[in-house]
Amino acid sequence: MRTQVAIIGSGPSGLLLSALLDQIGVDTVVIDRVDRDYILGRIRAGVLESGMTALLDQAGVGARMHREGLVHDGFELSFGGRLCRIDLKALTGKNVMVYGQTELTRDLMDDREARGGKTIYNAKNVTPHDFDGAKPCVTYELDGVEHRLDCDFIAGCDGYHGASRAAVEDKGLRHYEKIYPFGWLGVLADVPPAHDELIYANHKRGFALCSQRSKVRSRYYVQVPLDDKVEVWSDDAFWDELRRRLPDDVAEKVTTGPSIEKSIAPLRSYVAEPLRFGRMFLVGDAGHIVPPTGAKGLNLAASDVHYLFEGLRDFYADGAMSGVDAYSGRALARIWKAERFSWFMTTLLHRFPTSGEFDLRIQEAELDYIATSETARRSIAENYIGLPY
Ligand code: FAS
Ligand code: PHB
Repeated sequence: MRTQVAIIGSGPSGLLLSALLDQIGVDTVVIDRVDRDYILGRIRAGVLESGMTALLDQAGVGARMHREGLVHDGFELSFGGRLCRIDLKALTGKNVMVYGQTELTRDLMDDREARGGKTIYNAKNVTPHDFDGAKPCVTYELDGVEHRLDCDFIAGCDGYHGASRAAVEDKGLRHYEKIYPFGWLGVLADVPPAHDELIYANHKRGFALCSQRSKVRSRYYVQVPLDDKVEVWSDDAFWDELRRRLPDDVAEKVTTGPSIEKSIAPLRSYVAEPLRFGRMFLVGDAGHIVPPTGAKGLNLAASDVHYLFEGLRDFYADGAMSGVDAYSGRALARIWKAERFSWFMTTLLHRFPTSGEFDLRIQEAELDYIATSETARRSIAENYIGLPY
């Protein structure tokens, strides 16, 4: 089998790239090691930057997002029993879209199927080959039969644990990593949100986040120790802990209900450099990870896709390699700024086991500075809505 761009991974990165390329007549095949239902069963991001929503529109799959998504003009920081609003609209003229990653992935999958795009699910031993030359290929097993997909380029959109980055570990790949000494226990529940905007809470018991998926479905998180187990958390224990970490007037508005998803995610900052090896590219989580405190993970995947799409578009238009050559540098410049912001928000809002009195005072001073300085709030706002592509 042959295609122009082989895409490993049917998550947001792979699906968005394939949708954009299909729009300009570039043939793609998407390969994933699991199936559609498994991918849609993963509960992940919830906040979209305008760059992401613009790309979904460009790909022709933004209709349901605009119908069902929630436009948010701001979000709250909570500390010292009070709320401090970051007015995104007033400070930047922009806003964010609250629309679950699961839903945008579903929209991209449905669109691909409707257009007859080829996606190979449940592929095993997916392996990129010969990407140092001009004739790369991807091999994989399907129902025990080995297949080979010849292509011009390989987009490694296969996430942090994928095969793409693994294939270049011994080719001079550089790693930059920071592991945080805590995780996030997340709960999804069909209950109305406690507040009309997101609340990021710094509390002496630990961080908490009030997010949402719609007017009737909420997503909440509390910081937990790294060795915590989701099995020891009853729904009641979660709701009690969440309310302890919120200002009283917010806590009393929390509607509790049975969790429809409950899981603990570790937090790390990670960047691989470079993101391009000959005719293979690392895209999205395959190349970088951010702690979700800045709502950047999914949105960084979008800007990677934008840069790679532009390079491939130019190549197929007139054979120019300049855009493809520029991919890694362009993507990394934006990635590192998002890594900084995500690290900043995580350091600002969490309780670190090693925090001493001085560290706590610095957190308090930073929060007080944000509360009393429009300049500080504007800096947070312009990072949260997403720096320019
Ligand atoms: P993905 O990991 O989404 O997709 C990779 C795909 O590749 C998967 O479908 C996988 O099955 C496939 N794959 C992997 N290895 C393969 C192989 N060897 N062969 C074939 N296919 C393979 N971001 C936020 O902005 N906010 C959040 O709150 C947030 N919460 C998160 C919670 C968790 C638990 C995780 C893991 C991530 C979270 N993220 C969050 C980040 C997340 O949203 C990612 O940024 C986003 O999924 C990136 O999309 P992809 O790059 O497509 O990678
Ligand atoms: C979510 O809704 O899952 C979410 C929102 C914002 C974040 C992290 C997670 O920063």
